[in-house]
Amino acid sequence: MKIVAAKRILKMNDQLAAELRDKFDKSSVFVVNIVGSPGAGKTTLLEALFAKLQNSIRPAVIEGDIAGSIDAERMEAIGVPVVQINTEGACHLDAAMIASAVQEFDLTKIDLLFIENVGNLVCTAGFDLGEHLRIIVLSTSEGDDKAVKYPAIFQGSDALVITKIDLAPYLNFNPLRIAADMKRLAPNSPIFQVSALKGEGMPAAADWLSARVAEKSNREGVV
Ligand SMILES: Nc1nc2c(ncn2[C@@H]2O[C@H](COP(=O)(O)OP(=O)(O)OP(=O)(O)O)[C@@H](O)[C@H]2O)c(=O)[nH]1
Ligand SMILES: [Mg+2]
Repeated sequence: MKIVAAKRILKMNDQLAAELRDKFDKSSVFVVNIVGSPGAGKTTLLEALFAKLQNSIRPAVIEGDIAGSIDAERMEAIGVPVVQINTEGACHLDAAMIASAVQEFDLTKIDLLFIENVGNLVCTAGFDLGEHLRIIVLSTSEGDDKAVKYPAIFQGSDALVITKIDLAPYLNFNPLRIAADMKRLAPNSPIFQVSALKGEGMPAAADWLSARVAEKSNREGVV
């Protein structure tokens, strides 16, 4: 009987993710992994970001869901090239799924590739997808205690976007509490408070992301 340890699977994932990152670097594609709970507002955030970025950056999206193509259809509706991955039960994407999905794109026509991970605050934390940035989306309706309860995903993220800020007056969400937790878990990660639906706070988030993309291409002497 053969027992394949989870550690070995994670190591294989890390190796493949490193190869993917190399491929993205060589193609000058900046890759962002968006994580968060089901319904946090990940797809709505992408829609709002594209409304701001589409003229300056050529985007594409990989949508990860257990089933269905609802989010991919939303991307198609706004003219963004998209590939849908159905994990058929798995609670996260992995590097092998990304390697397969990426074959469907012409990378020479993409500057910024978003990967919308499966809605989950646990499994998604452990799997590098070859991204350059990981952004965690937390909505006000989920509560301000989530960084304490699910530290790994917050610790491993390069930015926190608090969404549905328009609903904050009706909820018991204290942004200062999550800011204090982030200071402990990920002190260098900026926090943005947005309403993707109403537009509040979106310019700052979009500007920060554009600056990260420009910074990377400047470093590589592409621009
Ligand atoms: N009020 C308000 N509602 C929002 C906001 N962002 C998203 N929503 C709503 O929240 C619900 C879920 O949004 P989605 O963007 O589909 O969430 P998601 O994280 O992509 O969901 P999954 O892909 O299923 O995990 C929808 O009904 C959105 O209209 C926001 O900023 N304010
Ligand atoms: Mg979605």
